[in-house]
Amino acid sequence: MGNKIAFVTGATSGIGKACALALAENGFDIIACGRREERLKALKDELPAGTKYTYLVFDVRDKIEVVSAISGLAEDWRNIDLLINNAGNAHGLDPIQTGDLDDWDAMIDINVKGLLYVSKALIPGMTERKSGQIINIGSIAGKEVYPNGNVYCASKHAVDALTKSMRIDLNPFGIKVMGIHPGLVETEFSLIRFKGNTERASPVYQGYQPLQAQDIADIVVFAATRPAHVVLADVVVLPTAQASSTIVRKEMG
Ligand code: NDP
Ligand code: 8X3
Repeated sequence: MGNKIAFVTGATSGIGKACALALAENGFDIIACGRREERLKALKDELPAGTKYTYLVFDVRDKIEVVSAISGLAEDWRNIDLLINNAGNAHGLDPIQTGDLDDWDAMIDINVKGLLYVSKALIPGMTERKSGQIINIGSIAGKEVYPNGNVYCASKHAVDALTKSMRIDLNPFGIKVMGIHPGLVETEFSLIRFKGNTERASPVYQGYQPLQAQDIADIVVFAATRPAHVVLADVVVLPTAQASSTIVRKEMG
């Protein structure tokens, strides 16, 4: 029998990339996904020697692209054991009265509908095999709301609700469904939220020790390697300096 296969969305950066690397280090074969093909190509060279690796380029918003990319997988990549639904971002940080419709569309389409499209394509194989694991990367923003977080928070509350719903619906098939909900993690997340504006993005991670993508990857590996009878259903992980979405103890020099 070969290694287990992990399918990681948003593997070109941040948490998803760290998960792909950490899972490979722990013996998983890797299918990495994202839109930036050059990064997916380059990822191969960072994986431990001998890792079985392939990648798929698609935009999770586009259901035709999602289905076509996944149905094009070669036979030996089809028995996916572990799905990491990680692709996602915040777009903008504006009060509801001045929020941008395109930003709202992006967050709902990527964080919620994208997760659904990918799950819909992979779940039938899992139900047929009566095995599989799904880890949805939610957020503290899916457990609380914070000023100007409105639609991003709504999208992550939806991820939380879908995680719980999937766990119920997939229970008869023995499929594990897990939600991991990080607080502040230093990735490209804020750069995307603030549309490349480093003056707004950089301070988000200054004055305290934020989580690193590797911290989340460690938890993902732990969750994915528990014995068959154990499921880490719901994990909230914060930097020690963070008490809630709005309370972060910062020491400014
Ligand atoms: P990054 O911006 O570093 O990574 C985001 C990843 O998502 C990239 O690989 C990107 O790939 C992918 N992605 C974004 N949009 C699309 C799309 N339309 N189609 C396909 N892939 C897409 O951010 P993080 O690593 O921080 O974010 C990963 C997940 O973690 C997100 O769901 C985020 O909401 C969540 N999260 C992040 C926290 C943080 O503080 N950083 C805290 C809590 C949760 P590409 O652009 O190549 O398509
Ligand atoms: C990312 C963390 O606090 O910016 O989900 O929403 S936060």
